[in-house]
Amino acid sequence: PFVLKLITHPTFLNGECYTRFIDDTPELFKFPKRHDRATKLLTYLAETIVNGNAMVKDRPKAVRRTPAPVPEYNKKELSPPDGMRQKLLELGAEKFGKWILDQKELLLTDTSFRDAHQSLYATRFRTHDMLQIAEVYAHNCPQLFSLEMWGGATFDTSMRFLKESPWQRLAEMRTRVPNILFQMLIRASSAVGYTNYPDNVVRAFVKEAADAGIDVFRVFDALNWVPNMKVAMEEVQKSGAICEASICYTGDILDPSKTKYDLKYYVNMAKELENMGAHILAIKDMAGLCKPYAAELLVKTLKQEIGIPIHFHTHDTSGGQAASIAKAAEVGLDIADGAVPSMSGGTSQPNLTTVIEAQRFTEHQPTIAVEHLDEISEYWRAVRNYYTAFESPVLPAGANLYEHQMPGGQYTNLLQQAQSLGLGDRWSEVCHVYAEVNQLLGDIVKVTPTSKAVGDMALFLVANDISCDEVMTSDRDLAFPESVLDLISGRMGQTPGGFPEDVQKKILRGEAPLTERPGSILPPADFEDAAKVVEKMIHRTPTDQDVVTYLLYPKVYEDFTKHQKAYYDTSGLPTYAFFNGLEPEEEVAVDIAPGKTLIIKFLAVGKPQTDGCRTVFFELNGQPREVIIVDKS
Ligand code: 3PY
Ligand code: ZN
Repeated sequence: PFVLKLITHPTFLNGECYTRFIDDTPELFKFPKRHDRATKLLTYLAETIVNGNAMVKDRPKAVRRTPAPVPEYNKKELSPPDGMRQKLLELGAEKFGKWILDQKELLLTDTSFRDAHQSLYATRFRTHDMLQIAEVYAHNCPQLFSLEMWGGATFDTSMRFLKESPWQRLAEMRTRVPNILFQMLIRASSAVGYTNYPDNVVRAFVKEAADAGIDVFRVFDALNWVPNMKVAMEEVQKSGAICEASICYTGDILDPSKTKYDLKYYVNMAKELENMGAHILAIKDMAGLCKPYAAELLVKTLKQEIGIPIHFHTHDTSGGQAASIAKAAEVGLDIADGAVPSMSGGTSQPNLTTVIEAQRFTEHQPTIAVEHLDEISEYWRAVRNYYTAFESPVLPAGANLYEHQMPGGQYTNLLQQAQSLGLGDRWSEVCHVYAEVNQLLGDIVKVTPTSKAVGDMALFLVANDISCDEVMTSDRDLAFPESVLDLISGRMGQTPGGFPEDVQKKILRGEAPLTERPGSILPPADFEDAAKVVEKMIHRTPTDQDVVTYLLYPKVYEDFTKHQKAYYDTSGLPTYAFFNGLEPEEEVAVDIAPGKTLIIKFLAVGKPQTDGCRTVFFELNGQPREVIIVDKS
């Protein structure tokens, strides 16, 4: 290798090799450590076996270590039957929207790959478990409208915690499911993050996501501020994908005392979104507040006022949301979100099979076979057992859901945050203060990222024993959470009617709030500069996906690349092995590239040496291998 390095060095090739060239050129002696993929994966497993995985430390142990049962499908079919994706490719987004309007059956989206586990398992489901079941969906459920499988919190969680690439998940799912539409949730100008990004980052992200296989973009703004949705919507339309623009539902349109978010408000917003070129309108009921008769009135009115299909998304926190879907279907709802039985209910989506049964023998009866959904449900039911560590507490909603209006994804999460601050027993107070904070801020739409600000403020007040009234009356110098400052200063956008000025003055201590669209004043990102930074991290020419990922999440992306460098791609490890390592004599098969599978058997861990190191013994494809690990205990 030294001679090779010498004769290929530019100085040598230029014929400028002088006497001290070898002494002056230390890189000639630097050789990459022979750290092959298998060694890196063994190092990851050895690390996890000896030192554990911090993510599951002190959490309940997974109750399953064996592969989850995958249902049968017709493997003789060369490719799965055509589905909605072929229809979209045939018609294009606009005509496809019109085609949906002509369908009598209630079309269905399964959220099991995204919102269901975001709501029930803090978004911790791994690509490995998704890929095992993907082809079953493609072959057995081609009638599904879409799989919601990307966006929301999945993007950063997959890198931050699961150490896997969200892009790779999308690509691998796409090859297995060529016939069902892939749907993602995008937080408009906040993309898949928690803050507004420069317009050129939002545009680049949408373009990359569409190129990588997203067919339906559900675009929403966390304050229902339409100007903030424009950039993302435009870019989706440019990409040829379906632009599904959302109205986020809050309040109660049936309550005559609530005049801010009334029927007229939603109809006006829906019309605006239709005029901006939305192909589908989503009713995004993130907290599950849209009760059956409200859903009926809303959908019935919207069907009269707009000419695009309507897609209803709700969370079953109250336990009654299947009834809302049924009432909405009766008056012409086109598409509904649900999850397979084992992934449904509580803060997740309503049960898809219940939704189908409710429509049986009506003209809206979906054509998907419930038997297939039940089989798939058994798979997910087994998979849940790998993730016991992250399971959200079961938290039935009381009627106070309609008071605090917490989104499904936040409800159980905030309880856990409250518990970690020692406020578990004051949970009902936290809920109540959450509602008060909402009123203090002028009654806003609460969904990521605005819901996080309201939750942070509620915890801050309860933890410090400050009443909501005291925020305005106290002379104390209160260090409000950063998210609250972001929200009230207009950096997340504007709310209908604006934020109360006195509250803005008090919290911002006189600092002038923003009134323009944040994206219009954020300096555009410099993609070339970013590419140079990324190249240094990954030691190859970055792709556009790499660069936009870095621009969205610089630190998370950098840490992820470090993990990949040290351990290679750990996404192929079975979930129990990824979180918990292996038991002695346990063997796993890990696919590391198409057609390349490693058979890894863990044998034993040696005693600690005086330097604190331990040797971990494996068999790799039948050959003995050892890895030395520092025992950090
Ligand atoms: C998200 O933004 O992740 C949501 O699920 C909002 O409902
Ligand atoms: Zn949701």
